[in-house]
Amino acid sequence: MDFGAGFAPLSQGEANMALERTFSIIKPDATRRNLTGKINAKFEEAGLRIVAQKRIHMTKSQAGKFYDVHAERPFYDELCEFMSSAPVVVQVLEGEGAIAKNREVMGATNPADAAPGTIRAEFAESVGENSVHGSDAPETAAVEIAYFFSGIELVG
Ligand code: DAT
Ligand code: MG
Repeated sequence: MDFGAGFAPLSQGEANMALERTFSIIKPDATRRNLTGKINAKFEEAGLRIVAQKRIHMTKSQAGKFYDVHAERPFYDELCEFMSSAPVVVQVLEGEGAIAKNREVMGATNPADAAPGTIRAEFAESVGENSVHGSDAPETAAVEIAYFFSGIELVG
């Protein structure tokens, strides 16, 4: 196939090398306050593309499996109760360095420590009800995406 002068299809993989996907949840405190659009605007303004998204209402046991890594923490039961208390929006965000970029846009876990302009600084109600979840590493991103989405739902 002739792609025309200057078009080098094989270089596309290289150009996309730093393109990453991360998993995000807009949590019950935020969906309750109708903040889905405002939070999505923050992602998009930061250059993150929402390549998959759906609104679901988790059971406590589904939330428990998702947060399994925190099972021994004192706030685990409260966390699972909260995450299953109302609908959430689960999403896959794509962009250059998406995992770190999303953590930056989210802000610190405790909104009192979150930098001005971050989602948690602007919207979070407390350390427990802090509006968003974001994957913390490539391995967790892959596992978390696969927990909620099938390949055919990822439409980058
Ligand atoms: P993050 O969501 O910033 O990755 P984390 O992985 O340490 O933070 O904790 C997961 C979630 O657990 C966090 O978003 C809210 C809840 N959580 C963490 N620390 C808490 C605490 N000290 N009290 C109540 N909930 C807490
Ligand atoms: Mg975490």
